[in-house]
Amino acid sequence: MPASATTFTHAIVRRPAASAIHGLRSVDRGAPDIDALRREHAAYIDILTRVGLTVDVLGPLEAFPDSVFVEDPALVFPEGAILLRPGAASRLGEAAEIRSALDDRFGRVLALEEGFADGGDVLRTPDAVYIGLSARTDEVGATALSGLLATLGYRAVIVRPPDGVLHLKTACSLVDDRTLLATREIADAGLIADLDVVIVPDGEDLAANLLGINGVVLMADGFPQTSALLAARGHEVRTLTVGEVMKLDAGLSCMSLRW
Ligand code: CIR
Repeated sequence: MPASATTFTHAIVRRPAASAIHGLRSVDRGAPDIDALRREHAAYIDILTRVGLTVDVLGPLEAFPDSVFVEDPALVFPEGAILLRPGAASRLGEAAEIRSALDDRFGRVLALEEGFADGGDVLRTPDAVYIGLSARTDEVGATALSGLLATLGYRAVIVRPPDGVLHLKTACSLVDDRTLLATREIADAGLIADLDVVIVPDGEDLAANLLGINGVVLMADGFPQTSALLAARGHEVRTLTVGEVMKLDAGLSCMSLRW
């Protein structure tokens, strides 16, 4: 019986820095409102707590505008953590900043030493850990990361999502241990094996980044067709307001490391 990939007891988050107004974005829909971003982040911590996680909150890093997206500089598993090398120049230093938090919590902390890889490109399923190549994750990084994952006992599969997707998990997420929610483009590419694939309804692709945690689905509000579709399939869906987070090309998974 493969281990669950949607059952968690702990999370690490990092409070947004005021410098988040300078966070990376592919399309400038305006800078996020910092107070509203902080409220969205506080609500996110609250809901993670409500679904059963112990949430450790790290302090903001003004030198790193995107550091609230703590998913990208590291991977965490019950067996240990892996420090990554984020592929955007302004984010590479985030890995060193999170090292001590990982050392404090994990008996084993491995480090990627070559190439680049963002945690947003890494999707763990019950059977494998998928690594998506992207503008942030290159083949050298993905290959080296596969070796580190093998050291922790995980089978890595490197996939190439269609161009234009920021991160693999921007466009697909585990709803539960058997079900992947994916944009039509990702579903058509047939990248992820052994899961039932639910396609995001037309016009709601941004709903594809969600979190299935301990039997509950946490998703962004404003995507009524997707939430209705998941509810009709029997999922307990809870929605959060993440409009400011989305101005920085991010979603629900990006703001935590979960194990
Ligand atoms: C970035 O471009 O790196 C940030 N503005 C957004 C990171 C989103 N993270 C994620 O999808 N895991």
